[in-house]
Amino acid sequence: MFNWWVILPVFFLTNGVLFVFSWKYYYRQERKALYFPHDNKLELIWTIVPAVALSAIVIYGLKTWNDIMFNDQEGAKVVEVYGFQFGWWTRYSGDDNVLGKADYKLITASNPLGVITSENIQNSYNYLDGEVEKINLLLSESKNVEGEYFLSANNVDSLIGRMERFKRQKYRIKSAIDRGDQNDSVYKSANDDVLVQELHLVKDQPYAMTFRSKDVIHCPWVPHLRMQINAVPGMETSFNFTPTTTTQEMRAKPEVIEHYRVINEIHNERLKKLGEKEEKVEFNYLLMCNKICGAAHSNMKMDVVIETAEEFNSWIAEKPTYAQKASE
Ligand SMILES: [Cu+2]
Repeated sequence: MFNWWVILPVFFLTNGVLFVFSWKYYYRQERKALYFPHDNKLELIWTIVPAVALSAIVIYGLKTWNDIMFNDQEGAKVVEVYGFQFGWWTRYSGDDNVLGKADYKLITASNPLGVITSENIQNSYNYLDGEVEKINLLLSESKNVEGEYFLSANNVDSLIGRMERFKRQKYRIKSAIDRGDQNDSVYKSANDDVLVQELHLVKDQPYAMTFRSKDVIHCPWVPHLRMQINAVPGMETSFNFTPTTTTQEMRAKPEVIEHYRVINEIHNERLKKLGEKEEKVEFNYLLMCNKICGAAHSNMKMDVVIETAEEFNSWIAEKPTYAQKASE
């Protein structure tokens, strides 16, 4: 808005003057043009005035940008949104308000974010050992009595290549992530983290959101909150924000009620034509992917619920932390 108030008067003034001058100075026979090649004072004015105005806009803009983008707001809760082909994970940082570290090398079906804990490291080893074992078994069963493979040489090569990859991966985890007995003390901030697939937020609570991606660039977008940022593989993006209106409060707004009355009317007319049962659609905040990221891009939707602190606390209390899942 600040930019608009600066730009609008300048826009109308300069464009108005443009028309006035082209009318005022069009060719008239009785008039001779003034020869006016250079004027230092004029040069100075039209350099300094825009320089001052643009400096003000840029400095103010930079301050606003820094306020939004950097997670140093006092009391802000840290929440991570993680995109993958095709869906989202949300990770809450727990009581310590610190997200446990993660590494892509630890990503498995049971650890989709690659969060580092003793348990997850062990699970990764078990998985990798199991895969190596399977290939070993397959290879040893694929030999005839003379000890020659009856698989094609290509096949054998690719199996051995796969096995080597699994071994290398285990070695990389060992050398880069595994701190042995210290795992739990080094990576303990992960213990109280909670992993879910919805985003629940508390009204008037400042949040420090961080975003990561598993595979390609995704773009978490919550249109009702005017909130959007890229989730980029290999790096973390972030911003601060504070939700101000709960889902229930949005549903009670006259314009939202009217909007959804019309939507339900159209929706149910269509259902009737198809011979299906009537249903009622309600307002919900929604986080979607706003970057064409693959075949099922349009499936990348996650419910966002904005609620009171009590509602949030009773919701999250039922979700297991990483430590609770490990001790199960
Ligand atoms: Cu996506």
